[in-house]
Amino acid sequence: MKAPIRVAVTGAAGQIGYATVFRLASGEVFGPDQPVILHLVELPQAMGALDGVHMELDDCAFPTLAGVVKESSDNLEKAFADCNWVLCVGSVPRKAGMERGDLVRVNGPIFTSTGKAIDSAAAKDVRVVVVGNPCNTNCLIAMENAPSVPRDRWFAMTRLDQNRAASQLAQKAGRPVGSVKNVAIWGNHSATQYPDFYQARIDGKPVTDVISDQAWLQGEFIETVQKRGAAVIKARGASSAASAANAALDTVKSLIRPTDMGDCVSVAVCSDGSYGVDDGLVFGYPLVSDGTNWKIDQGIEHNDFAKQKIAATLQELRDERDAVKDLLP
Ligand code: NAX
Repeated sequence: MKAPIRVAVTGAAGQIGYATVFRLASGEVFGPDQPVILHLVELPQAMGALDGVHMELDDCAFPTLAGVVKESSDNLEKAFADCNWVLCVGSVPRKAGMERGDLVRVNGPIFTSTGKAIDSAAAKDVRVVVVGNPCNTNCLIAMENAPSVPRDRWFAMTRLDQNRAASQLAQKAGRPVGSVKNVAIWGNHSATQYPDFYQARIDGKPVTDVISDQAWLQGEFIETVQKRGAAVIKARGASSAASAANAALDTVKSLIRPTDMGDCVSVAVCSDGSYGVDDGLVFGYPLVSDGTNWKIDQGIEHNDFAKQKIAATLQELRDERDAVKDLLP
């Protein structure tokens, strides 16, 4: 067995948290020889529910679970002490009648304190995945409040969108989902995101060679992916939880393992100006990982359709950034 690593999950008693922590403890993500100490973080009023999650973790008797630390969000420095990974799930979900701009203002302040605490208390190699919405801008706020943590350690989750898109393409083509590769999600995790079917492949062939229905690809496909979260809420009466947890874990797995040739990992990261995006904005790109470091997949030629979609999601992210300017030091 290796030395344990520490993995923090905020909002650990919430529905995504509950679907995440058992899989982190089981060895599925970091491997059967990598012990994990879980740092479970919740609001003070949810600490009782968190005790229940802890009991259930004990009752799973996972050999890879080397310890559990529980902290309230009032003690974030203790919560993130020496953590190698921080999964920021905890935040206030959007309520009926709430505009996107309102949500940024409600959740933004959570991420200033999160960034500051990560900056002062986490391990030197910390990597942070932000799930709580609006995740791109929350990630930007945390990153800007953590100046000592390198910018390539910050990620906002667009993997659920990637997985949703792959699944839709597979079903339309009548092929197994494993045959779909290189599905890039550009921009914001929101209804403006651009799921890039032009770059995606099915059985190694361009999607547009396999699915000839361009109108479906440019219309219904994109809309289905963009609005899938709302469709799940309508059907289930609750927002995506197991699939969101799965996507968060997929994100971590993809970053700690080399990316297969011809495939990509969709994650929002701090832009270096690639593809005309403002430097410093947290923007969804296709990445390629070597298991330790990653880079943005370069050299993709976008057609006018793609350029227009990317411009729209870029503008939305600029507007979100402008709405939280006071939270960015
Ligand atoms: P829940 O309301 O079930 O759970 C959230 C948990 O976070 C609660 O237990 C709450 O007590 C806790 N919490 C709230 N503020 C906190 C804080 N400051 N510190 C620590 N814990 C805090 O929501 P859930 O369904 O788990 O969703 C969590 C977040 O994920 C929401 O913001 C949601 O919008 C976002 N999502 C993001 C997705 C993505 O693809 N990026 C998809 C799924 C999901 O909608």
